[in-house]
Amino acid sequence: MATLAAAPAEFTFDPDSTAILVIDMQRDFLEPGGFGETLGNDVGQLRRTIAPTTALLTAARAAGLTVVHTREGHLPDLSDCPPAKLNRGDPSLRIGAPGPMGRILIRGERGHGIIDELAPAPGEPVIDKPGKGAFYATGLGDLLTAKGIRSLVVTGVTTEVCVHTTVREANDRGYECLVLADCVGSYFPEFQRAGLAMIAAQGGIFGWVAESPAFIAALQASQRRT
Ligand code: TIU
Repeated sequence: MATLAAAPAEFTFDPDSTAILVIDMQRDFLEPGGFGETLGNDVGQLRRTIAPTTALLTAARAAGLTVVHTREGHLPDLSDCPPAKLNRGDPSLRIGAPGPMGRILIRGERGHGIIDELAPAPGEPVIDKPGKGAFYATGLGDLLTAKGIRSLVVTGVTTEVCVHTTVREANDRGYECLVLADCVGSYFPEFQRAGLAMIAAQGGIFGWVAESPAFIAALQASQRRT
C-alpha cells in the first residue's frame, strides 16, 4: 500500500489495483487551431499540464501501473453524436465542421489524436468516448473490472468538463479517485480552482486532490519497500 498527503485527507492506494487515467489530451483541445481554440479559449491554460503528466507517466510505467487514455470524438457520419450536443454554438465551429486539423472531434482526423508528447505506449488502451464522461457508452468499466482496478489517478482536460464528469461517474461506480491538480487543466482559471475545490469539499464528496510529485514519491516509496 502507498499513502500521500491529499485534500481533504490522506489518500491510500494499492499500486496493483490503481490505474492512471489520461483524459482527452487531444490536439483539438491543446493545440492552436483546434476545437478548443476555435471556441475562443486560451490553450496555454491546458498546455501547462503536459510536462507534469509526462513525468507522471514515466514513473507510472516504470512501476508497472495500468495507464488508460481516452479521446472524445465521434464517427464520421456523426451517428453517435446526439443533436443536443451537435447543435451547440456557432454552426461553422461545430463538431464535424472542417477545422485546421481536419473535421472537429471526428475519429481518425489529426485534431482528434492525442498530442505527440503524451502518445500512448504500445499496449496501453485508448478509449474512444462520445460523451464527456469516460464511462458513458464505452468499454472502460469492463476494462477496469477485468484488470482488478479499484483506484483511479485522474489527469487530463478539461477539469470542469470531462475530468469532472468522469470522476463523478467513477465515484458512483465505487472507484476511489485521486485528481492530480497540476495534471488537469481548464481554459478558465476560476473553473480550475472551483473544480478542484468541489471534488475535495464536504470530506472529499467525490474524490481526493493532490499534486503529482506527491503521488510519484508515494508510488516510488512503496516500490522500495517491496
Ligand atoms: N470544452 C471543454 O471544456 N471540454 C470539452 O469539450 N471536452 C473535454 O473536457 N474533454
